[in-house]
Amino acid sequence: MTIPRKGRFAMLSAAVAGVVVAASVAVTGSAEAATTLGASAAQTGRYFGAATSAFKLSDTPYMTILNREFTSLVPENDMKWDATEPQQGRFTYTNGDRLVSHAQSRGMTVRGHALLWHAQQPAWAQSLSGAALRSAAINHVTQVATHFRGKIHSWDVVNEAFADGGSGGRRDSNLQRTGNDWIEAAFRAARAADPGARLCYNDYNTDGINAKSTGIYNMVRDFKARGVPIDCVGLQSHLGTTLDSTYQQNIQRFADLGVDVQITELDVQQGGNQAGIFAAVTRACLAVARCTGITVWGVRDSDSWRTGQNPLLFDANGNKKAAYTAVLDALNAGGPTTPSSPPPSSPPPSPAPGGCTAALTLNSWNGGYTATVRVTAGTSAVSGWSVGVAVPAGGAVTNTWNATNTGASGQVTFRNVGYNGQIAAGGSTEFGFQGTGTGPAATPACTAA
Ligand code: G2I
Repeated sequence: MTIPRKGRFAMLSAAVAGVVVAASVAVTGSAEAATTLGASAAQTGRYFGAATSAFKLSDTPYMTILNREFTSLVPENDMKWDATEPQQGRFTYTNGDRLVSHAQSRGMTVRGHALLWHAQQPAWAQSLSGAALRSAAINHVTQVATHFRGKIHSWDVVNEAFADGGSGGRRDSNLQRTGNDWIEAAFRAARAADPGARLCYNDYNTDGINAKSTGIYNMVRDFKARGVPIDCVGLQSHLGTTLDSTYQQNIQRFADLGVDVQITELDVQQGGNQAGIFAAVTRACLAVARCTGITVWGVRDSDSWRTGQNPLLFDANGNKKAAYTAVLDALNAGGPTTPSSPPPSSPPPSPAPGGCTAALTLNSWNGGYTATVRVTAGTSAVSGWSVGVAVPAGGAVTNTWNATNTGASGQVTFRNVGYNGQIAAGGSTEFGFQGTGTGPAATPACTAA
């Protein structure tokens, strides 16, 4: 990590008291309070998860707690780039697979963490730059998301890409230096590889309305406006001894953009009002319908990356701490039920034949590009479409999403897939593809079926 461990909590300000929120709607309706974190969160449709590692699967006291309390898990390290692709093109999924199977055997969902990050890159990726790094990174996203396809509830597609401090801009990194569009290219590749996973942007020091969270907010708003596939924002919430008074307001503003919010790496330094902060975070999530779940970054204090800070819900002996009870009580107090999560890509309505047009926009870098093609129906609805694209000589299509292609070089035909063939009169849909070489011209031919 390039972020100093201790310095990360310095930005947190304001008193926890400012965040206490009375949930206006109590909906749990259960006669008896649930007695585990997972069961109590489930009363409002939410998950409660923990970060874990494959090497813990044989730790019986630890597993007793994990299995009893949590309905979701996230590999703390086992799905990171250095863990899954230690040598370029050689993928190792053993530990990730073991965690996924354990989750499946217990009915837990899995958060995937993290496809691209400036830290924990394998040495070979650290030494790459430019087009070679871009294409290796997108290939990594495609391979890993394809391997775990159908098994991941939510992926942290991109982790920690924004800078600390007041700029609200991107963090400098080898990935950022491949071009500002690396994040959207990653999200598109992830959607193509696993259309059922919710795709998240995840970051820290975003625990209130501040320059960094506003930079992320602006990116998400832009992605939603341009049809870049993003479904959720992860607020890590590695907290110190205070909680920003705008914690809930910040969750709400992301939810209002039409994405889910997940609290993804919660831990709170012991020594201040630890139980109160844990409870306030829980209440803030419960108060926002689209805040769909909370993950704590470890189980017992002794499992935490924050050595000596005892920031978790169980002590080293596995005993429940005051913070545990505070979270459980907050969960049992209820709040608005989270909407049952629709699949990220849902089918549109209405059939009938008619003409169509297509417009292509490019994000290019030296040696490659991603193309987004908007297909728009004319005055009648269409029930299927194909788009012919002339791929410039020397280049080829390497990856397609929301369409299938016939051919990869020269004249390439893209056809709708099952869920996006039908477009209402005047309506539109988008597909995309990635290619090597120079991108194609802006106006391809569209034929309605
Ligand atoms: O730094 C806390 C978290 C911030 N957000 C992203 C998370 O992915 C990150 O998690 C931490 C893990 O808790 C640590 O366990 O990420 C660190 C860096 O990947 C993890 O530390 C690493 C050590 O740096 C390695 O030396 C060690 O081999 O854990 C590895 C496995 O134990």
